[in-house]
Amino acid sequence: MSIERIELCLLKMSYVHYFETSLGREKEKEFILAKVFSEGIIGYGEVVASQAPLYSYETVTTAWHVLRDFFIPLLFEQKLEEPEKFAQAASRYRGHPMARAGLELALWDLKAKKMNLSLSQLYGGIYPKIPAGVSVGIQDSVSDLVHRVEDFRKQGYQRVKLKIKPGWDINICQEMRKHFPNLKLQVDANGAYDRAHMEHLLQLDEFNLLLVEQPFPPFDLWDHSLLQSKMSTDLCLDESIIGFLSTRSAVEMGSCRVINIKVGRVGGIVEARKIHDYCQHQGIPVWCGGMLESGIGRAHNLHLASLPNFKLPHDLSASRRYYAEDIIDPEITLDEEGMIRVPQGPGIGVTPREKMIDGFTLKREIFQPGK
Ligand code: OSB
Ligand code: MG
Repeated sequence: MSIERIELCLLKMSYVHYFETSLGREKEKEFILAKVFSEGIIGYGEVVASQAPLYSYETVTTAWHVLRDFFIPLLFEQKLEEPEKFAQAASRYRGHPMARAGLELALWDLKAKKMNLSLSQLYGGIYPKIPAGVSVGIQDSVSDLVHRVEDFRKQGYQRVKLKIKPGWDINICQEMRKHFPNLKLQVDANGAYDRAHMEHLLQLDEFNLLLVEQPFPPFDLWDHSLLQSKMSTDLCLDESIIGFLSTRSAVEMGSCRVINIKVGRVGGIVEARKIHDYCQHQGIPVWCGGMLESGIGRAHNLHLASLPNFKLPHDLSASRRYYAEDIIDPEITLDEEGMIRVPQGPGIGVTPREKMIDGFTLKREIFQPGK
């Protein structure tokens, strides 16, 4: 019982539509797939770091480096296969959460497959399907945005999240409410504001938003707490939540009333579940964020989102919203009610399409114990 081999693949896939946030515009995604091999079974994980250090400091290159030079050697040296033991051993290294999460996810998939359980069953998930939301980027024009939102509504999405930044915020919410007065709507600034915008941001209270996500930069828990004390709309933190300790600080400081959990940002499932359980105990609802993952990362997110305290619609959309063709079979789709079924087979519960993965692969490296 141990890992015989690990494979890292660097893939590049084009989005069906550009994705623009306050951080910039992206048309394609590079990401790393981690595969762990044991006893004829393969566990799959996705590392969500992208080309540039925009959303976080990690990149595909830093992730490849720390996996190759630290996390993979650690796993082989200590003969780790249990995801919890890997997480514990890897905690001696600081940072690089996306890299470690990708490898930990692969170990979770492997473990669940060996136990013949879905990841949702293994984690203690309770929802057979989860409510789908869609994150809509900044568009070239307001009318483009209105048409895009209209189209997503027709496809059945239960709620829409709009990316905002100074100059594309209050005006956009006004326009949205003109066309879609009852739409479940929330906004995400990716840290584009600072405390000088406090009064400006309070205008968002007019629009009956579900929440306002990450108005200030990641480290700025204090200004978030000042804003939340004046704002009636719930604040939600994304980039600020880098693990359990930042979650507890944010909750105790009153910096937000909702938490966005991304497994890559917090460094793995062990940490994500710890945050989930703490928030459940504190009465803080959580929801599952996304990083425009391929179907492999998204399948992992579906299982995580089946845990009981995931209480709001997620940034989990159909495969077709992101990519012309997804690398899993079956692809992820919405049902008539705008829900996505949590896959039921063992592990991630979907089958990676290896030929297609090969086609998207730019670079591959194989690792074996003692080599
Ligand atoms: O801030 O939630 C974010 C995508 C990349 C980086 C950051 C964010 C996002 C999204 C997309 O909003 C969510 C999705 O995967 O659908
Ligand atoms: Mg966000």
